[in-house]
Amino acid sequence: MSEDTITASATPPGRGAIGIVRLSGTRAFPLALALTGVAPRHRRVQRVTFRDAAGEPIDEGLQIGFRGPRSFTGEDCVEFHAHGAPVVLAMLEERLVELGARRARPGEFSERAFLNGKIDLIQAEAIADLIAAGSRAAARAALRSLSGVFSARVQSLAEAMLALRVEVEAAIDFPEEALDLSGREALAARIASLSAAIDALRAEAERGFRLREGFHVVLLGRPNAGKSSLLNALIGEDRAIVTPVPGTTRDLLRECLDFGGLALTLVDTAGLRETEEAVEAEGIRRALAEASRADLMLLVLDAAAAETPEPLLEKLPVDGDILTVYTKIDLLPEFHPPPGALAVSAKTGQGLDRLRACLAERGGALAAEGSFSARQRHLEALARCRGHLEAASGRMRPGEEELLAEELRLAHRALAEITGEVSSEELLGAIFSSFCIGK
Ligand SMILES: Nc1nc2c(ncn2[C@@H]2O[C@H](COP(=O)(O)OP(=O)(O)OP(=O)(O)O)[C@@H](O)[C@H]2O)c(=O)[nH]1
Ligand SMILES: [Mg+2]
Repeated sequence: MSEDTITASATPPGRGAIGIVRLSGTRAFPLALALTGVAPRHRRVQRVTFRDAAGEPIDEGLQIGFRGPRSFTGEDCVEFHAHGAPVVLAMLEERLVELGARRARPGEFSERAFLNGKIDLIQAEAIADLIAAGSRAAARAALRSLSGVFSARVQSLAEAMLALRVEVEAAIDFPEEALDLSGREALAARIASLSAAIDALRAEAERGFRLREGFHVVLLGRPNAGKSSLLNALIGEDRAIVTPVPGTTRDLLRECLDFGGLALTLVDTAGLRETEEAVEAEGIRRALAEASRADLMLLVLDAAAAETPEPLLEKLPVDGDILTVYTKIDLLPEFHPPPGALAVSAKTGQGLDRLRACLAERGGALAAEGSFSARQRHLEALARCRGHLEAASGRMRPGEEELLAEELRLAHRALAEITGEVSSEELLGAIFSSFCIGK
């Protein structure tokens, strides 16, 4: 357990009816007594007056005590509920620091909860994801991770892995237990079924990851095709500048919306063309970089200009998903899009409902019920685990037991990293420093 008693405001900066300051550590209860003159009690709400060093009142409010380990961090904790005035909360924190507390680093409360075994790493990350959730689906998924759905899946795979390792290590240490042919075949079958289970978990984690990031759609096309107009029409707001001058949009313009429960990020980009102009060229470079990270590229073509997709397709990342949308069809009432493409008008709104439905359908697969939130770190660890299992299955010949055991050890370790059973200080630092203060 850490020696320092830490404090931070747990509510966002700004004014509000209530503002909360938290205190956690071995000296939390005595410091609270010094601040309020009232000894805190476990899970009891007490009406108190917060006082400065001179005994002058800072504010009136509530104090709630939590005795470790029955607290969020696992240590003694006290919450002070004051009025949500930034100066009041600053004075409370200052007083607590005067009394010997230290200001918490971002994520330090969650880090302590992890270090004291209250939550595993997946759950700590899920708290951050829940707070940052941009859609109802993302919030639900984060809550499922927080409640241990993802952790339990990883745990059960880790247990199966451990059982496998025990057997292989035994064969090495006790030659009388050496693996015979049928033993080897059984082992290979178990490695194969573990690999399949990891693949299934990876597919689900991938969905959870996408959900957290949101469905990322990038509008691309020639200058003047009508990209910015389409973005404005889709979000129902006049956000992007629209002019008849080709090359109007230079910077990326990102708009996030809750799209039927799914977080949708729409990105408007500079029109793609050959140019000598430095600013425009940079805009085009950024457009293509954004396209390479897109879940879906909306290829916007000017129907009235009889544009075809081919010249643009050459420029776009080859492996991405593309939906072709012909726009300005109000100018060409007889226009019929080729199969697989949509036709819209930003001006009259024609076809926009179909486009929205299409986006919801493609994005909706991501937001499937029952998924849990996951991060890049989890995906990488699962991929590494899978790689070591693959390598292990190539080490099944007699005499290779040591190599087999080593691959299984590495696969097991990759899994354990996900929940934080094995972790390095750098990893923890990187995870918790991305949290906000007071969490
Ligand atoms: N009639 C009609 N005109 C449109 C439509 N959409 C866009 N326009 C016009 O086409 C011109 C270009 O529109 P923008 O939305 O700025 O096109 P863009 O693709 O963003 O162009 P750049 O930013 O230069 O790459 C403007 O004059 C718009 O008014 C449409 O659906 N119907
Ligand atoms: Mg534009």
